[in-house]
Amino acid sequence: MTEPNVNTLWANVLVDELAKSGIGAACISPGSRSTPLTVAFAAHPEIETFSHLDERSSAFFGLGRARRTDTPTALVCTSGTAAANFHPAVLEASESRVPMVVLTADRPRELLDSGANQTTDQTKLYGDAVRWFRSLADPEADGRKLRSLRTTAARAVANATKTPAGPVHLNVPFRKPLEPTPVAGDIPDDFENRESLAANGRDGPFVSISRGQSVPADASLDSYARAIDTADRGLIVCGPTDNTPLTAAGLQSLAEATGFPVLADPLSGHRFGPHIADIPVCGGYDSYLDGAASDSTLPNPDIVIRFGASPTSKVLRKYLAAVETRQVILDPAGGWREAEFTASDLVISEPTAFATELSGRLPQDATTTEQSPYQERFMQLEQAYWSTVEAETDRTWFEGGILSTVCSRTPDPSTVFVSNSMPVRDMDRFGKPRAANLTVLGNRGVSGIDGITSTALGAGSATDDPLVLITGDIAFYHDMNGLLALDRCGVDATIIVIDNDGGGIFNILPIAEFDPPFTEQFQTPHGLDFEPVGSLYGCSFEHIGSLERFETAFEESVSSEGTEILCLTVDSEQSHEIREELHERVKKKRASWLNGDE
Ligand SMILES: Cc1ncc(C[n+]2csc(CCOP(=O)(O)OP(=O)(O)O)c2C)c(N)n1
Ligand SMILES: [Mg+2]
Repeated sequence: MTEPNVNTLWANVLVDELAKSGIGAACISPGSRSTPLTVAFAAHPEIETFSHLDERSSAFFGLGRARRTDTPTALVCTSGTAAANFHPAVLEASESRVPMVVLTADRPRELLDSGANQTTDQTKLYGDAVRWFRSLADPEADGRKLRSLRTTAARAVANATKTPAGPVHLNVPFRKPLEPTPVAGDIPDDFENRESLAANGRDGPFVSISRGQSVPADASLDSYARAIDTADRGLIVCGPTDNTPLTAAGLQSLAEATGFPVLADPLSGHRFGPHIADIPVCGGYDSYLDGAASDSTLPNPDIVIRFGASPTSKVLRKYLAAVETRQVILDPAGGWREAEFTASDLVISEPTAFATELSGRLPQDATTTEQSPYQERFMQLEQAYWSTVEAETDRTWFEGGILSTVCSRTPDPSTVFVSNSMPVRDMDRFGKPRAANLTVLGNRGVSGIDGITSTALGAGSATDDPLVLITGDIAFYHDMNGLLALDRCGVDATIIVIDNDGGGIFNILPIAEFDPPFTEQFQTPHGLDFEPVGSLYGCSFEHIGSLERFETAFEESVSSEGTEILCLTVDSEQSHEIREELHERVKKKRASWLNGDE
């Protein structure tokens, strides 16, 4: 390694160490101050680079890739507002526990507060949203400083991937020249021999960082086993997952040992998957549990065990609060993700270890006790619910039916990314559990409607599975820039835009009664025809207004190369009416379903 100048040496050492510590991909946006980093990343043989013109899209793309791969992505940008454009994705990564290493280039420190161009205070720019922040030293050919740099890089990756995972921020100042131009005297001739460890690092990471696994003490596990064993009825609730997931095997062992039904959020990793064929997985609770805590539909559970983040379903969250039962929250990070504040227990444990350890302590005949009839009731509700829903979704063109079609017809395996607002809610209500390998992802950390397309394409960049994105029209508009990644990053997708000309979700809020300002300020119909977007970004585009055509076009798209934007014209108010009518029908009929009346 003979470096032309100290910046090149510094950036190469940093990137070399990030790669050795597990970074395999970097999203890079153009800029001058970040030149040493960009050149180093672009030249690194083991790092895949993705060039993005827009930093906001870039950061979301990196987030999507990290979410799909469970390994941190690096982000690189120049100084100034470029760094601020990473902020939305940094917030989402923090709240949804996605590992990322954010590298912002900076001017030398003495230029702060001096009127120097493109200079702002980047110290702790993302506040508490990052797990770790370091402003690096000025580059120097100094053995100790370079060993510090390598140690910092290894620790940055470790801090991004710890529990809870999340973004870390390294601010990296450089002085000119920024290019790999030879600078006489910058690096002493014998430097590499003298400081080989600093310059070349080790064969593997400079610091191997290992971590223990948190599992509750025996006495605590025994007491939970006793509580489950003495409970007549219980539920397992799987909320949106993160990089410390409850594995299929862990869930299966707990479900079998307890006999408890499993209520699985569409983002939990357990609504869909080959393993659910053997597990009592429920997905229709958003309708049939509405108000069920206070009527005689179902007896209330005696204990609830919750994994993952807070469920998408408001009905489920309210139900769990209303039943006022013992509610155990599992969080390996010791966080609190239960905003009704009715949970009674917090277990700080790796979820799979907890599930497996607990299962092993339960009597093997647990499923033959009174818990079984309870599970059977849920299964009856599920069966009746899905046949009621399918009778509607098989013939009616509305937003819920689109999600139902996607969930039942997406090829096995696939990666499916679902936008916030109504699409994720409709997937919750209309996405029937299916024993197929669907990796369903969403940005539920902060539930923004920004960066949706980019996050989906980032996830798609990490896999050869077909990629399906379901987004609303406003979310699609918001991140149109992200579509450039289709071509520049070589990603194919089926993009389903549910076009109800505005924010359909606002129709169900009380503000809908106040017009003005409702239409102009909330629903915001834009009247945009997205058709030219197809030719702008080099993909095919089709307006679709019927279920029959959608079914055919969707199947054609997911089984062919290239990207299709399927822009579905729907009426938001009518969709709400159909949802509501179905919901009320389910509520009315659930008691008779359980009595076997029909
Ligand atoms: C970045 C951001 N800005 C604003 C919001 C508030 N918001 C929530 S849903 C929504 C409308 C979304 O419209 P669309 O994507 O078309 O979905 P639809 O409501 O029609 O299902 C808005 C503006 C948000 N969540 N994130
Ligand atoms: Mg909309």
